[in-house]
Amino acid sequence: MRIGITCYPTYGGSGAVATELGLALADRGHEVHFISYAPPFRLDHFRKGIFFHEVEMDQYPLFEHPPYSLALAVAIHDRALQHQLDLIHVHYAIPHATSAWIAEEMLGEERDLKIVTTLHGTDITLVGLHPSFQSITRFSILKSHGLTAVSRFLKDRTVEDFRVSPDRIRVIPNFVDPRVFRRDGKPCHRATLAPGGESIVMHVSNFRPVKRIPDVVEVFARIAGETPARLVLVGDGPERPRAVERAEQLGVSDRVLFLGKHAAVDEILACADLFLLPSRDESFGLAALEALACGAPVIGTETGGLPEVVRHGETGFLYPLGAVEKMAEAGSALLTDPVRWKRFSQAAREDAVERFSSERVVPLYENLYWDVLNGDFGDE
Ligand code: GMT
Repeated sequence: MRIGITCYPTYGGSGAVATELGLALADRGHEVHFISYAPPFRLDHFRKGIFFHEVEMDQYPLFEHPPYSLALAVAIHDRALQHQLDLIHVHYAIPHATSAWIAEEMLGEERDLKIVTTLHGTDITLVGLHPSFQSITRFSILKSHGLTAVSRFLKDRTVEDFRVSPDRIRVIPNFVDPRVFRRDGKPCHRATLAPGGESIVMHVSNFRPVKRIPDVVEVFARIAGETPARLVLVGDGPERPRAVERAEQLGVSDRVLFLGKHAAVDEILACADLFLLPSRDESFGLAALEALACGAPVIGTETGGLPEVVRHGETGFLYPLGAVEKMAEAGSALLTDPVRWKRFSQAAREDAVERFSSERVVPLYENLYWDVLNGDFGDE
């Protein structure tokens, strides 16, 4: 197949999933064309079958907010014609599903371009619900020929909040490449991250308020009171200053390491002994899955799609939002009992590989594409 993929290219789960999917599809012999305003951050080396097309934007003084959605629609239209694309798969509905629909309208009889939209989270649970976006989000996702959600939770929210029939949405979970996300087989950074041999507690995110970064620090400070530990924070965003401040207030700043943004997250996650994700909302929690694949048990909230990823009491522990005491207790108990930690670590790896390996999940997207192209989608 000749497949176009549009996603947000900067740091974030939806861009990571879109890129990994494109790479896996190219490995399986498809031709993949990424269309976005910058190369996706995980598209870091040359691969056969992969092309990147930058969306061209004209900066005109009248445009305080240049109309990216229109430029993207033109780019999808032009590339569909130029490269004879069979379908365009957009990740994150806003504005990508709308741009894809405009492109399809523009193509008219010239080319039959099918649209697949993957809903990732805040496009449905937050941004898409805003009155300025809700009606166009619903319109655009209904215009897609194939629609997927990354968890059952997200599917249910879409059905409820956007009045979309359940048989129009297929749940295809996010996935992980177990050959890349693994505990062994990498240069080990443990000595750099925890020179005193301490346990490594980790968090990876875009540091937005929804991630509850102060809770990460609260949980860590309590764990550090029980056992020698270091907190490694990967990523960056608006909540970083609050994390710095909270770490100072709690007297643990000497044990907190801010690494900033990193494309090779797998190398760092391979050193994690425990992963914290106490988010307010999380439609899936890709970072948690990548941590599990690296054998790091996850402590987080029982919100959104996280219970579909982390098995409470087997691969980690999930508690109500803000329950930092309980999270810390569960984390300390794991880190101070090596036999139990090992059991959780092995179960985390095994479960991640069994349910969410790229080998298992990527064919689900391929099947969906064939169903869309054959007009068989929507009868689940
Ligand atoms: O909000 C983010 O963390 C970024 C966002 C994105 O679109 O990049 O993440 C969402 O999509 C990820 C990939 O499917 C999911 O793993 C995250 O759970 C989801 N974030 C939220 O629902 C808050």
